[in-house]
Amino acid sequence: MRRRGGVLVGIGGLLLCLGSVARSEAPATPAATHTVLAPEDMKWADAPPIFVKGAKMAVLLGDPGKPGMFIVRMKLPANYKIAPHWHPTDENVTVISGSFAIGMGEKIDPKTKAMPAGSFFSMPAKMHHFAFTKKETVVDVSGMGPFTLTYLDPNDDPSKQAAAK
Ligand SMILES: [Cu+2]
Repeated sequence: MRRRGGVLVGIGGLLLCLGSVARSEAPATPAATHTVLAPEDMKWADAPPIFVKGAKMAVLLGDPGKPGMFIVRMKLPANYKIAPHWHPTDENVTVISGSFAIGMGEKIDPKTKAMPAGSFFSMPAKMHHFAFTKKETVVDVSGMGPFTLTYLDPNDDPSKQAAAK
């Protein structure tokens, strides 16, 4: 009996502890509504011109152009490359389908392992990294907006190439 009481107190303490963590992390102003998106409800468009042509993007949550949390889904064709770059904020990537390689460094390393669906990456702010696909791939990208991407080599920036033409 005593032992069982101890376990209960232990569980109670854990719940209290979890409760206080949840409370301290709760947003000051909770969202007014929840978001439910079936795949067919997602509004796909061409990814912004900072990405090489061929990528599609659907905003799932928030607005990547504004301050605050955002989540976008990106559909990338086979053999798509994102040249070495960095972001001012952390970037989180979940592979939904296909396979995605993300590597750290100043040059694309074709030997970087393409990670299968279900994989997760988190790149800290300002970390130099690159990415590529081998087959059509869908990823979710989340972070704190406003989202910006700076290529290490400005010649890799397709938005600048378009402007120069
Ligand atoms: Cu990135």
